[in-house]
Amino acid sequence: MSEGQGKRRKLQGKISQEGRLPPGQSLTVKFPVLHYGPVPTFDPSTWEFRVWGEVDQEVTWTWDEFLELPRIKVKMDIHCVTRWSKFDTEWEGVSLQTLVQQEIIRVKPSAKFLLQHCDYGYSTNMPMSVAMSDNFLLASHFDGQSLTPDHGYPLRGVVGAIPGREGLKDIYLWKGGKWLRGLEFIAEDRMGFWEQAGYHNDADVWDEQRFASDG
Ligand SMILES: Nc1nc2c(c(=O)[nH]1)N[C@H]1C(S)=C(S)[C@@H](COP(=O)(O)O)O[C@H]1N2
Ligand SMILES: [Mo]
Repeated sequence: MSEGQGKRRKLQGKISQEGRLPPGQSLTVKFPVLHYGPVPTFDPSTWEFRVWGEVDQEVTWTWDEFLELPRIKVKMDIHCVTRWSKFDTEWEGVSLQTLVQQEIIRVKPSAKFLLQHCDYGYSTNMPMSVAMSDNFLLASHFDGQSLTPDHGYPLRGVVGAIPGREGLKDIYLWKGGKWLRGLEFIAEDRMGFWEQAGYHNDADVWDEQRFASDG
């Protein structure tokens, strides 16, 4: 075992003892890049973010307008369905919960699910209950820096577990869309890219809901 491997194992043991290592996951100190398809380029002069569906009023924000929205920081443990987990990751961005509370977005009571829409057609769905919780963020920054292109620059959804917080639903990271371009609020559930490809619709990391066949 290399020295690096030894350190990793030791750290994993500590995290595991703290009850933060979901079944079937292993700790990484790297930040793997995982996505289907190419990395889009960002042009701030043409980029738009659209909010539509079950809302009182559709909105479209330019990048400059998006940067004016209220911002927060969240520290989370993120879990990829391919079995790596990264702990205490620090994100900064815009919380949907805040946008709704401050009536920047007026979601109709009929909205029960959220679809994130990304460049090149990636999408992913989640219930409003998850979308509105503290562990879902529209993130522009990781670890104090702008996202890098392969991690979703300029904007991505991110979802993870907040250490020490009970009662939140912790789901796999594929439900955070990189290169996020829009939010669609829907009344009836509609499956996103990986969900249609056989991943589990609910994606609970503690129940190991990786594939639809996991029940
Ligand atoms: N647009 C887009 N977003 C995506 C994906 C993708 O294929 N396309 N893959 C998801 C998966 S499976 C994971 S684990 C995370 C990985 O984020 P990372 O590359 O920053 O680690 O992005 C998610 N968001
Ligand atoms: Mo993933």
